[in-house]
Amino acid sequence: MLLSSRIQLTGIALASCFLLYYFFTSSSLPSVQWNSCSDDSSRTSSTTNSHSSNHYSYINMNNDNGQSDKNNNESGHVLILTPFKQSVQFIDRFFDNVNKMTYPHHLISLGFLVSDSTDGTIEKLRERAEQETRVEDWRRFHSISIFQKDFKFDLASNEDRHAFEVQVRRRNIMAKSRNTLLSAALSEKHEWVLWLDGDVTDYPDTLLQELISLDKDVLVPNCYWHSYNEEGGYDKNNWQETPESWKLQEDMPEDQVLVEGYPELVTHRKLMIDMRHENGNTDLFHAVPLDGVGGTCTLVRARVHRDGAIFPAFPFHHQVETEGLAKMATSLGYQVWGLPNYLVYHFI
Ligand SMILES: Nc1nc2c(ncn2[C@@H]2O[C@H](COP(=O)(O)OP(=O)(O)O)[C@@H](O)[C@H]2O)c(=O)[nH]1
Ligand SMILES: [Mg+2]
Repeated sequence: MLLSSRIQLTGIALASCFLLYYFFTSSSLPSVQWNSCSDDSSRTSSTTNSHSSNHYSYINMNNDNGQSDKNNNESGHVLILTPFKQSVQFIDRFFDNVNKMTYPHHLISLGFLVSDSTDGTIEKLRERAEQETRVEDWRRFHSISIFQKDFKFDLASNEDRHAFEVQVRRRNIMAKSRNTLLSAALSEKHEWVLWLDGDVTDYPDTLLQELISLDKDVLVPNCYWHSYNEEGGYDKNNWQETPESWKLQEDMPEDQVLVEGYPELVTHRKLMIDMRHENGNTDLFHAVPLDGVGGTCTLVRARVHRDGAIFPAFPFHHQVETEGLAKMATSLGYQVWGLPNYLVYHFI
């Protein structure tokens, strides 16, 4: 009896000492948290204590060239960016498709920008994002961020969204949307950015590793549409300049914007949708240099964006938005490529 109460007293005394020690060390000294990053030299540290919100970070960005380190299963982080407007009907399909991607999901972050939507796009996105946080670890994405920014851009009911004069105004808003999304979502851990429109409904599950393995600065597959028995080219914004298109631009006023597919202004570009199986070449990974790209499905080395290639909402070499991005990337010394035989499909 006496023995057991001594043991109890010693136990209580030891526990009190431990608690006192814990209390003093945790309340008076700052704690350092290490967030996991792609390699040891690029860790983020944040120092906090209970009296202030003092915070600093050190990030080594010397290894952000997007060349995945095979020995490091934390490298190769991809940010998938998608602008959405009035798109509630595409959201389930979009998530089903990204969920099927065979690229490691813990290296995929998703970023969305929703604008001017009254159809429940935001609510549906939040609901799906919430669901994704409850899946098994191996299926869970690194992060999902939803941003909302309204531009109050609405076409009059009699305006056709693809009519020539409407197109430039619309592309200007799209450019601002993409820039807003990029600046909000891109962080130091991302090595690649995949721009993937919400209405791209079919693509290979292996898309990410296949595109990344080609190691290009900017790379676009060929975006087609298909029905049950037919298919055809969709994205006309992937193109090459030609001697005729350069000639046309020689005497053009600087602020003249060019867009493809309008009889009012024939641009003489060579479109990638017309290059599929050209000269009998059926190699899936056959790559051609491009001068303009669309944004339906476009892989960009994150460094290209960081260096300053954005989506101009003003005429840059006669282009705005995604084609403007291609022109900016080229002006920065990067190369832009397309895969005429590698197809992804847009909703029709
Ligand atoms: N955030 C935002 N997304 C938009 C806007 N307009 C279109 N989108 C989205 O951007 C993507 C491309 O737009 P879409 O109208 O399909 O372009 P198109 O296929 O080239 O005619 C789709 O995912 C749309 O939902 C906008 O003003 N703001
Ligand atoms: Mg579309």
